[in-house]
Amino acid sequence: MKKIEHIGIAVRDLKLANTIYEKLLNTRVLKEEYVESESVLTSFFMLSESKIELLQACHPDSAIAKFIDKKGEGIHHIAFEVDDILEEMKRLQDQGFQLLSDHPKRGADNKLICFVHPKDATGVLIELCQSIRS
Ligand code: CMX
Repeated sequence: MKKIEHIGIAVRDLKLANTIYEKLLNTRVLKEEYVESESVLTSFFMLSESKIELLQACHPDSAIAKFIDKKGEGIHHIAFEVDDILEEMKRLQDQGFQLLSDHPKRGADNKLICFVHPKDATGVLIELCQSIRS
């Protein structure tokens, strides 16, 4: 694991949350992106080397909708940047962590992503992300 790439925050209303975070961070939203694989609309804020990702559910069955129904808005996951996601998935599996997909998925921000179950990480949903090299 290299560094915290971003922190994901589940929100009910992305437009409203964008205005709040623009004021809070004193910076403009970097980009908005729909992530088909996760049925979410996302926006990113860049702070030096780290990012904040806001996530709004686009479907009632999406993980973000279920999370908000249960816990309300708030921190949803921490994402760590990795060089080689397949290698890191194997390393974690060998250590007994439950991965939430067998293969990396295409996530927002031109990344391959995979999640580790929060029950194996002290109640925190962990995302691995690797930049897609062109
Ligand atoms: N952080 C911490 N705990 C979480 C959580 C989260 N983000 N999401 C769910 N949980 C907990 C629940 O509170 C619940 O705990 P208890 O058993 O103690 O009540 C448990 O996990 C099961 O929750 P659930 O509501 O029954 O939901 P599921 O088991 O159906 O799914 C999870 C949970 C983590 C497997 C699922 O949300 C998942 O696969 N997440 C990965 C994908 C994802 O989150 N995508 C969103 C978009 C991400 C992006 O694009 O960046």
